[in-house]
Amino acid sequence: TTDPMVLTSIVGAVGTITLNDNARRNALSAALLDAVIGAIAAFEAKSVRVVILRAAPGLKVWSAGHDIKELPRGHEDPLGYGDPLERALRTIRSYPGPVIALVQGSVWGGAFDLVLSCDMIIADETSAFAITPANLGLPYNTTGLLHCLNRLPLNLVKEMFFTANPVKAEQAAKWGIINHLVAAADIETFTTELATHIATKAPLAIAVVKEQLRVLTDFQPVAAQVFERIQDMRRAVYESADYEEGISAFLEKRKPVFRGV
Ligand code: KGA
Repeated sequence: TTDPMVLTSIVGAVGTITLNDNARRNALSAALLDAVIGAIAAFEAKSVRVVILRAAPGLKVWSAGHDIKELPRGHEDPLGYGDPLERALRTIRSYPGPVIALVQGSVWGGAFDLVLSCDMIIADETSAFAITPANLGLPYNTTGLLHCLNRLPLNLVKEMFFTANPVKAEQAAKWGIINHLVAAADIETFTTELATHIATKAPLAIAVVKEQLRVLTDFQPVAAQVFERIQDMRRAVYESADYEEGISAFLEKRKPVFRGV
């Protein structure tokens, strides 16, 4: 038998999901994301009030982001509505209770969107956060940009997207990426106490506030023409030679050479 993609546990009204594809750096494959979605659905059925999403302790990498081997090559939107990552983000965002990301180690690309899609982030000194489509030549989707814009000032979103540099824990705390920077030795206790505390509060009130905040922040009115223009611009990027080069370079374990075509 193969190891399950995620491990789950429930203590009281708090459920924990641990990403468990460590050899592949918890790359967000369809299999891993479907397991996350399944675990969350099972928690909802059991009226779990607060969810903790984490990786195993002591790893260098929390998640390496979208499974690059599963990104479509050209002629297909790499982050379309039905993409497993997009489905997982919507599942977390619409869970009727808080989802807390417990982050140790580095968070890359789509995994940054994943932790931003959680309601709170608790991280330790080993954490780092990078949004990396510029390393792949990939046009990020509008929904994902909005996730970032709703959480961070525009200049910081731009710096992260333009450089693809990992933002280290202390900087991430200053920038407001994370709620609390907690020592590695204390992070489990801290996060469990926070979750257990929230689980004693009125669940209906919390669920409604979460949903209100989601609909108020998610829905940016965009004219049909504007959206179609954005999709055209994005299509030109994912059909470019640079996108093919970005993916090939990763698979061939070399640095990409981008030519702007
Ligand atoms: N997708 C698929 N496989 C991955 C992967 C990914 N994102 N990240 C790592 N792997 C595989 C890697 O190919 C290797 O497999 C194994 O996991 C261990 O990785 O043994 P194999 O078959 O060769 P590696 O690189 O040896 O581990 P490391 O030296 O510890 O380095 C870890 C990092 C995370 C630094 C490195 O693996 C890395 O740079 N990964 C890619 C990170 C990234 O750019 N992610 C962004 C993906 O794009 C994304 O999410 C979007 C949508 N985006 O940015 O727009």
